[in-house]
Amino acid sequence: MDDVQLVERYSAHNYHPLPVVVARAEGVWVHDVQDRAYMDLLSGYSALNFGHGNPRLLAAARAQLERVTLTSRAFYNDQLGPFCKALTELTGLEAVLPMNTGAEAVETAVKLSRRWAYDVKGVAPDKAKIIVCANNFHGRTTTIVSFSTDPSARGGFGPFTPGFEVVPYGDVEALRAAIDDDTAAFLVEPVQGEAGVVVPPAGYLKAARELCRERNVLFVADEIQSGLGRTGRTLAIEHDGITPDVLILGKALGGGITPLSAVVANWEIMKVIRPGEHGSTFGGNPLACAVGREVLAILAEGEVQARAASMGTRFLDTLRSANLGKVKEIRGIGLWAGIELLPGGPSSREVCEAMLAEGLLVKDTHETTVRLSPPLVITDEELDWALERAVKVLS
Ligand code: PXG
Repeated sequence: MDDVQLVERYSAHNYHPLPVVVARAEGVWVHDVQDRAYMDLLSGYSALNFGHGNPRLLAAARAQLERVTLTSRAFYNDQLGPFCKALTELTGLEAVLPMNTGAEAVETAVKLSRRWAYDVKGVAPDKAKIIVCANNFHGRTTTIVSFSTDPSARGGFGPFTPGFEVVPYGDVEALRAAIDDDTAAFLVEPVQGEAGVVVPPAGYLKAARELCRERNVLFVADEIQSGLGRTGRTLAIEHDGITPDVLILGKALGGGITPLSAVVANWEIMKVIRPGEHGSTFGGNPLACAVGREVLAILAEGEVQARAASMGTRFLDTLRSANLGKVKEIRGIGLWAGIELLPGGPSSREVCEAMLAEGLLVKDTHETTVRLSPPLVITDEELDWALERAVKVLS
């Protein structure tokens, strides 16, 4: 059995992956088991914003591995306080609830929003409603897929959790019409990642934020994929000059080394979950927090965001100005692109396979979209190398 067959025979890791078995990686490069090199233009769906084996993050992890990796939740650890403090400084919000995966953090935000609706807003028991957007992706738990509109994410997994209403993305009037006295929160991706890098119409997020404030509804931003530098700002919502009531982070927060997610909010909201009412064995563990502290230190310097902004402009301009015969539309922001293919041409899967033959690792999403999200530490030369090959495949 070769390495691909071995994975496919014994692993239920069910992602229709390209037949590449990665053995090691550094910076923007991954090497397969035969030591062929590919440029990683997917970066763990934005979990590897700082590149593979980032020396600063590895050093933070190594140092913490030698000290203490996990404590019982009955004790604090000396990385948790500084990590939470740094995250409040970066986001301008007051309190952090650390979790592990993105889905757990979204679940946490759902619980927080519901509890707030009962305790603060005065919604009648079990009546709280959360408004979400069509084509959302917030994770894979039973409650989260309950409000997915993607049949492949929810089909056959019911019965579903009630209390959610779906509105079209980018339509503030639909949101206005859906809000009622029982509405606890509006949960939104500032850029929809899994839907294919869908950037909402200008002014949408700001109008939705204002509407939530007027109607006493929490504005909950899922920045698990859009956050932490990807769009050229620390948070995607900074492009709109707004702050959320509740912010959800994950993926790159753990530096590609360890799962680490967080819900961030002001105490006024966060306080409704009292000690002992929510938690996780690994949430806020010292290893994750030590890596997270270094991630936040990198972001506090601002260089990664500035590079993502300037390189992102060049990246998207080059793709948009090239004469790409197979492409209908290029969406994107920062170092993040969703390439919509023309119908009748090769499928997104076929384009990914052609890119693979050129040494580029990318992934299709749905039938017609190819997504590019290189590590934000990519150099000018590496970006040129990738663009030349991507343009060749798409022409
Ligand atoms: N919110 C957003 C915006 C995401 O993109 C999650 C929440 C959930 O995070 P976790 O850590 O629980 O995966 C995501 C995840 C997949 C998959 O097949 C998920 C994502 C990207 C690619 C594949 O589950 N994004």
